[in-house]
Amino acid sequence: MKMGTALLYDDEMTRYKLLWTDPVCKIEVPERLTVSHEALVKAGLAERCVSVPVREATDADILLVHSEEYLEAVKKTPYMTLEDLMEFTLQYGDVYFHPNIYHCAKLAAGAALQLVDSVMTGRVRNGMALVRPPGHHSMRGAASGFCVFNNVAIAARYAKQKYGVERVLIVDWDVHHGQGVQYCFEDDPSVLYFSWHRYEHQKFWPNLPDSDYDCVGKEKGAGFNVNVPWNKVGMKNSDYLSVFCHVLLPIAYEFSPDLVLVCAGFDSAIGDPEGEMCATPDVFAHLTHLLMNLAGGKLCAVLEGGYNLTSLHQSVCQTVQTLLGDPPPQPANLDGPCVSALESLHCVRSAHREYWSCLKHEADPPTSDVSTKAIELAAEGKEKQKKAEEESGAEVAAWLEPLKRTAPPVRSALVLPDGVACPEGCARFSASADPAIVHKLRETFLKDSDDSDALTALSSLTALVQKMEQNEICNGLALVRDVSMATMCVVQHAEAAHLDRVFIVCVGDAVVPSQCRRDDGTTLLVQFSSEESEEQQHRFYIPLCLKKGCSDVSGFTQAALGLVLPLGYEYDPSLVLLVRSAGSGLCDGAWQQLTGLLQGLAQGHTLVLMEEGEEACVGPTASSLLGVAAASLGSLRAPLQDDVKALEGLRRRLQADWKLLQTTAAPEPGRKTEADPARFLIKK
Ligand code: Q9C
Ligand code: ZN
Repeated sequence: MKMGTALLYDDEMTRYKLLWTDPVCKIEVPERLTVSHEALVKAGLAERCVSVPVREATDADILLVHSEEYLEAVKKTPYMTLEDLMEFTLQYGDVYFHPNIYHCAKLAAGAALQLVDSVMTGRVRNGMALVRPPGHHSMRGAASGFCVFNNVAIAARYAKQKYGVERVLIVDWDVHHGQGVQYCFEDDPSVLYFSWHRYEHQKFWPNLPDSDYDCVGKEKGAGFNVNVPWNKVGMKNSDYLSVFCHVLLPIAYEFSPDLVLVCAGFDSAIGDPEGEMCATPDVFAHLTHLLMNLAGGKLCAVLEGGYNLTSLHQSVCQTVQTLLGDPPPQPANLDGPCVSALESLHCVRSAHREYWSCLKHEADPPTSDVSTKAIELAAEGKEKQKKAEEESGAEVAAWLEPLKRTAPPVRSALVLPDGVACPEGCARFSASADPAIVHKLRETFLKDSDDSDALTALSSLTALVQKMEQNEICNGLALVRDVSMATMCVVQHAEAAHLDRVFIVCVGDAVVPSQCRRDDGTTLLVQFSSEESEEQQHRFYIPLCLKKGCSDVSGFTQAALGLVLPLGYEYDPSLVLLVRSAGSGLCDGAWQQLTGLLQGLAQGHTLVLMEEGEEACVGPTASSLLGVAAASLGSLRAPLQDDVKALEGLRRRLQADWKLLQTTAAPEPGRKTEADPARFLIKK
């Protein structure tokens, strides 16, 4: 299996800068690159990457996206006088030229291509290119927004041409709309372009109606352009994660890309003067992680914007560390999306419902007066107030530096019966617990029977939980005779080990003992099953009933992305307990996807309990726990209509309690509109 992360960087790309005064362009400085690279070196991340040399893109490469006239014009810039450069610059918007920028632009595009080569040939699994100039604004015949050549668009065409890649997903998390990428692929169904961007009802640069949610692509490409306009500044981690869970991921999984390219701009992070958003650098660990199980893990991130040097380098480090496979940090303050984000979410989902079966049952688009098209009159006044605040310097974004992420010395520990072989790369784990604990275990779980195998397994399990809490072991797997008993044992010992919130995700019809369903929020149980359950109104026990159990991959994926993931994020567990009973009907691929996605929670502390009889699944599970990307599920068919309706109904009902399940801003009965601190009975 391919592992390894490529890092592409060449300090030649720092050797151009703005040579005249221009308040718009002054933020695009060479230090953006040096600071990012130095931070990677300092954090010990650069040395863990495979360093891949940068090359110049050839004319042929550039012509994959740009016109000959434009290329020829740019080719002349190295020989221009300062005056000529200024004049040349004037024909484009928000960009500057320099005698060395053509050279750097060739290196930036070439770096993206070297990265694609490294990933596609299997030399590495994924990687990041630190480049200047950025690319996503530049168009076939024009520079724009600090961009000269469209690095990522060129990379997408190159991957298709050279490697026969059929479907490419481009995720543009930069705070600006990559209109250049959109125009390049708007009629092309083989490239799915997703972008979120500061929009403010077209008041923000590049001020295009083309950036709105209703630009879904043209002709054959209809449905393959996904725009999420942010109509307010100050978007937070919750807003970003909710768009991933409810828009990008469902569509991306249905699309099933062979390669993922990221327009990795970090001006969408807190502190950035352009974006004015409030998402913290650690959110990029999660965005990255959530994309890492698509396309068999083939992910290429290419730097775009990012103008606050501090938040830029912190965000770059979060991204690269996640690409390297370290579990993401506990996500901070996910208090649900804001109303404006929900309006955008709703608009995008309804604009795309005719193209994607995962969105088929989305409610009608909001009526015109709540439409994001409408520019609120009240906003004018606020605008002025904001300007005044800015000028007086009243608001300065402040955030804590992300904590250093240290991966535990042992990644995966397995508790297996003697006869079952331990997969490569994992450690077989057995430990005897404290005699007092063993005594207690025997008393509680085994009554008077003297099943020494069961007792050994249970004491190993409790020791494993302990080691996970102490961060000595990241995750684990146990193959046990009785998953119900083991679940109860883990829940009890998690509590003793101060793991105060356990997210139990149960696949199959195993009976979860009632002691594991707690009203106080110390456990949250989600159970996939094929049988309708009577208990429907419990906040911390959520039965997910699918018609054919877990054998319908589409329905399962829809539930995993749109329900399990947001619930898990909002619950913010200290341990994820994934329970699989025999005969669940779930295929290995979908199971690996679930296992992979859930490792974004609880700092990667996932414990998998599998029932004896599931031996064949030990290998695939272990590989996912070790951080190997799950195999792609292939393009997903439409899920069963009954399942879609049931899941949608469940989501609507639960969104009164779980804000990350909301997808519309329309008031619903029982909906809490304001943050209510008493909502959580549990302390964090
Ligand atoms: N304050 C990239 O991030 N100026 N380009 C906008 C509004 C253009 C940004 C002016 C910003 C271009 C790659
Ligand atoms: Zn940007």
